[in-house]
Amino acid sequence: MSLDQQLTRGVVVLPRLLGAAETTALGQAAESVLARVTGRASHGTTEVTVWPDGHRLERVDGTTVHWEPQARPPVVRSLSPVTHLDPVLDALWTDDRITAPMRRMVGSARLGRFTSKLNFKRAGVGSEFPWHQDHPYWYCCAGPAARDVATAVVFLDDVTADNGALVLVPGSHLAGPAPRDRSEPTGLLVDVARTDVRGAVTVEAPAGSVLMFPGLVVHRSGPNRSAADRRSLLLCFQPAGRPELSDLPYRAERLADLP
Ligand SMILES: O=C(O)CCC(=O)C(=O)O
Repeated sequence: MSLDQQLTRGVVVLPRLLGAAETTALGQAAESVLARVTGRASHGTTEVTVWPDGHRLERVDGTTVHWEPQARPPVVRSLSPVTHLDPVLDALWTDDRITAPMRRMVGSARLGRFTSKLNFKRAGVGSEFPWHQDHPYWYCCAGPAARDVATAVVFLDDVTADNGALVLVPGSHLAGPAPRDRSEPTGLLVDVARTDVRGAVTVEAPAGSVLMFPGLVVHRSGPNRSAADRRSLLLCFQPAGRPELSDLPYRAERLADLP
């Protein structure tokens, strides 16, 4: 499928966009950031938030550590934002291989940063992400500007259905905000009883591949039941000149604007 067709569907897969050596270097940078941050976490001096679904978030070094909800001993699920903690991660914001297709997805000649995240999805313990759009969470912070945010997911390991690949519904962004599940405590998940996810595709790809999708695309990912980690770096772009997610307060009451 051509890039134009993929952009229309809102799901762009660029296999092996990054070479093996640079992907390995990104993985090493991710592990070194994680070791530094976790060395300072959980000492009772950081700011901890527990979400309505029981997930524990902890602020350390300007990043939020999201702990795996069930893992004992504790395992980190994600760090966000994260690229400011390592120059190898930070360099991807201006990498033309990523920014050229991303400019077309966002529809802006000049891109800005919105946020970044490292998802670790560790072997055997990485948990699922239920059906959602990224948009409602971002809307609570950025309001209507959240519509213009899109994500590039850089896979640091091979991705298979077994290790928790992303599953996305092509074209679902065209319908706008999807109905949310009102019985679920965060208020952020899609109500699959009222959303058509039958055309969903599972993105399996080798390490170094990049997946791009707008924040309105409905997606999920399964748990990692395999013996191999499935790490990824997410870069969320927006048109230049707008505030980043970390500078915007989370206003849950804005969810009332959405279906
Ligand atoms: O990487 C994954 O498994 C899911 C990521 C995702 O959906 C998210 O971070 O919103």
